[in-house]
Amino acid sequence: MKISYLSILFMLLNTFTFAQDGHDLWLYRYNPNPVKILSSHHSVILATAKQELTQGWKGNPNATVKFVLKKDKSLAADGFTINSNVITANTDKGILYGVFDLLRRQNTGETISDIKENPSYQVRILNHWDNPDGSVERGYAGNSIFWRNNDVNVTENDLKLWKEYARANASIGINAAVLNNVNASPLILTPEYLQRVKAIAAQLRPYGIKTYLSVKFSSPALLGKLKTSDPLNPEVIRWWNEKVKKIYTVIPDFGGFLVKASSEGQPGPQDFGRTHADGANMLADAVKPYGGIIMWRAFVYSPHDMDRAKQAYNEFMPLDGKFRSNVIVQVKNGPIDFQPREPFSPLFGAMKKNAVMPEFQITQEYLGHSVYLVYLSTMWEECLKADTYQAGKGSTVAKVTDGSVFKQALTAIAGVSNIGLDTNWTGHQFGQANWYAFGRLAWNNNLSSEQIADEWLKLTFYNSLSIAGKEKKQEWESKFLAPVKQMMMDSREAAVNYMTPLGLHHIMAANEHYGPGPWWGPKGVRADWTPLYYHKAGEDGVGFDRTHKGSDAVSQYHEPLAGQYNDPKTCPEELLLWFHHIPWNYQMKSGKTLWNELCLHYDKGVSQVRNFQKVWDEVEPYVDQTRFTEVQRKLRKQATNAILWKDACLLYFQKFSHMPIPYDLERPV
Ligand code: GCW
Repeated sequence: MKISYLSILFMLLNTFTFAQDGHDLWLYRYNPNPVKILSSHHSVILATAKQELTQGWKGNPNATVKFVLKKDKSLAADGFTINSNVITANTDKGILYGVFDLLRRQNTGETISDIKENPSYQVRILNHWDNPDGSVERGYAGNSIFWRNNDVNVTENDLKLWKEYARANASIGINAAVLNNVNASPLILTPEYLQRVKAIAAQLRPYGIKTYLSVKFSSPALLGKLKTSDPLNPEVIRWWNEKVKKIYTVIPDFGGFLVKASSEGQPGPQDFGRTHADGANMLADAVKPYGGIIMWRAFVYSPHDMDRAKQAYNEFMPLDGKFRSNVIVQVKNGPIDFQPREPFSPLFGAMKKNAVMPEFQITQEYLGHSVYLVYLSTMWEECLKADTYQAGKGSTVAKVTDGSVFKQALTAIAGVSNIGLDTNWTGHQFGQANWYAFGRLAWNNNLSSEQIADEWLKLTFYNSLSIAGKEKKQEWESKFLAPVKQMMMDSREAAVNYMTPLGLHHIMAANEHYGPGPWWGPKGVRADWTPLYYHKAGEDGVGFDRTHKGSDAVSQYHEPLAGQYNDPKTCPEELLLWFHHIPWNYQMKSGKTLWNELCLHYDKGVSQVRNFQKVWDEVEPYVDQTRFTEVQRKLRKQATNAILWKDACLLYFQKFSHMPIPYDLERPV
């Protein structure tokens, strides 16, 4: 292939002005080949599809691509097929996803023949914990992209940013977004705010993304000045019906509400002696005439129960079958709270009559904020592939939530976003991989994390794929792709090792949930918000007894899991201290004592991060300086923090174990 000097100059210019800071995410493209597009239909979404294909086409120059809309029963709403440059779908959204799929395959160098894709979930949604003042709860990438200092005026820059956001989401199959925090301000339902929501929705719509809002359950009292927000009160019902009607006048394709109720101090139906089902159904009835849905969160716990891990199950199981068909219960992946490792929530598969959706956290609240390089896909894959046994062997979390085991009318999956105003969107360059991975897994819950990492690295770092030549490409694959992919694949386990190995959990200090703090528990703080509640370290050992003799949380799991988890000999060691209180000198499978294994895990975590530093240093020739130094700096901090975690936790636990750090490990300093 001949390359003109001009095109080289163009490429260099592009590289320096756009790609360097990671702003273009996995979408960076340059120099598309000319392409002709034939489409018998026209719509806003098809226009987007055409534009994307035109600006990204890497196939043969002057090829013709056909968009075909026809009824194909084997295709779901957003599904598509690709066959020799013909993209077929039932809907224009399907065509859009087909275009992005085709472009991704071209950019990663995959062969493209006979492709058929149907999404695993109907609703693939990001939850933004963004507040009207622009702050983001548990956000580590700057302020909100949607809200600014309570100022509802919309600027040109806002519109541009929301469009870029929509495009990035559509490219990975995300089709929905909740624009505000689940700890919701009632302000969001005021006419001024709804105007801004309307403006956001207008940017998201051409990319096939529906807009949703979180609502505060006491809005009728707070905004409507009613005496109560009791979901069975006729005036309250009327207030919500009116409000919903107004919303749909402003945003006709509005998706519905996400609700955090009777949880962590938020108001809810229980304030009025009603159940979660009463509350959810009232809202469900209000949005039903417009095709809206209610995502009702099951994240509930109170300080009075002896085991927080059991509460969501206890509260929601009796309500199975009592929710309307346009309600879906949103359940965090684990029974406590987005820890580096948790068993899956026992609600998955147990609720059989009502639809349940998984909620993952993309923002790294408990995993080092935007400092640690942690590729979360492997953690989500672990959850999705976990067998619940609820309808026999093979009833994985993926299958009991995507409609393949229970014939649920509604299927969905949510990810708590890590997006903010930072130039690179996610604070850490590798945080982009987690956003990307969430979208890809929501589209196909069967994908492997390795494949997703492979795609993301190629799209994000190998910008010159088509001009670099075969040898260059091979060199890049062996010197950059392979080691960096391995680093990503190992990164979550490394964090578990130096933070919470062997089933330990929630031992982060203070409300920031960042550094180590197994000792943390100032007066006045709720017991279930302090690490002591979770690790229960003492002279007799460490860990939370959730066996039949303890809190009996094990019984919330289907056999054979309940039995396996109940016995320390059959409980997976990675969850040992989640389910058991174990003596320090207990003999582990390796033959070593629990104490020594704990030391080894912490030590291993540190050396893994040090190894990541080496890996990254060696790939310097293949990365632009901006991204290289940014990641290098963060890894340095991560390594320092990993040592801190190890030393702090081992020195603290040693007060109880009274056992020495094994002689061949590095001493705490
Ligand atoms: O993980 C916890 C967080 C809270 C959050 C809550 C929730 C939005 O610490 O900040 O509130 O979970 O998921 O509702």
